[in-house]
Amino acid sequence: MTIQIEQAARYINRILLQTPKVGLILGSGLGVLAEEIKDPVKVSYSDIPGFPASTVEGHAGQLVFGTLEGVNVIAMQGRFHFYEGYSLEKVTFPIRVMKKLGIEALIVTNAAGGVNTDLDPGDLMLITDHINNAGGNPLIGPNNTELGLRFPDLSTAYDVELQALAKRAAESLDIPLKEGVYVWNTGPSYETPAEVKMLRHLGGDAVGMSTVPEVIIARHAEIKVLGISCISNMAAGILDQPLTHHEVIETTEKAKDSFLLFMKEIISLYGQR
Ligand code: R1P
Repeated sequence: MTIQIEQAARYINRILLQTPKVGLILGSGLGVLAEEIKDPVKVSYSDIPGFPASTVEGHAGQLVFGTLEGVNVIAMQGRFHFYEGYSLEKVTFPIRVMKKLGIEALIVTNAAGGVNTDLDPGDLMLITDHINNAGGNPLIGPNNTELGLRFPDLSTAYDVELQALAKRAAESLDIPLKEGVYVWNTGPSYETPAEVKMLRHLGGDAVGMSTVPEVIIARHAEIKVLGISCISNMAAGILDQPLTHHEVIETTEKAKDSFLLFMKEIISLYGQR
C-alpha cells in the first residue's frame, strides 16, 4: 500500500508546482467548485497509478490543482463509492495520496438526503458528527503504523476550529447554515421509509453513500476534516415522491451559487488564519 501511495504521489508531484494545503472532495453535482480554481492543472484519475475510475454521473474523474482565494488546493472532482465495487481501501486511496502530497486539511462535501424534517432540499449542512451505519471500516486489516494509529480517536472527527470557521463564513455571507449528523449507508439503493424513520431515531440528520470512509482515513492520517452536505432531496417516506439521482444533480445545480460562495469564503478564511 505505501508503495502504491508513493507511486501515485510521485506521478502527481512531477506535474505539480506547489504543495497543496487543502484537499477538497467534491460530491455528486458539486464538482463545479473545481471550475473556480485559478491556474488549474488537471490530472485524469485514469493517468494516476493506482487510482480507480469514476463511474457515477456528476463525478468528473479528475484531480484539479491550483489556487482558490490564494490558497493552494487540490480538488477531487468526483469521488469513489463502495457501491461502485471498489474495496474501502481503494475508495479512500486518494486521501492517503493527498496526505503524501502535503495537505493539512480536507474539506469533504456530499449530496445527502434530509432525514431531519427541519432540513429542506438546497440547504447546506455542516456535518458535526457521523454514524457509520454501513458497518464496514477502511482500516480493517493489518495496520500500517507509518500511516496512522491502530485505534484512531473519532471523538472530534470533524474539526471544531474548522466548524467555527465555516459558521463564520456562512454568517458573513448571510447563508443559513444547518448542522447535523451524517449517516453512511453503502447504497446504491436509496433507503426505505422504515429505514429513514430508524435513522431519525438513531440521531441521524442526513443520509448518503460516501464521506464516512474518507473521514476515517483522513483522521487516521491526522488530517483535519471539515464536512459539508448539500441536502439534495428529502430521504424516503418524507415526501410523497420517488427518489432519483437526477433530482440529486438538479438540486445541487440549484444550490450551486451559495455552495460556491460559501466554500470560497471558508477557504479564504482558512488562508487568513
Ligand atoms: C446518490 O444520488 C448519490 O449521491 C450521493 C450519494 O452518496 C450517492 O453516491 O453522492 P455523493 O455522496 O458522492 O455526493
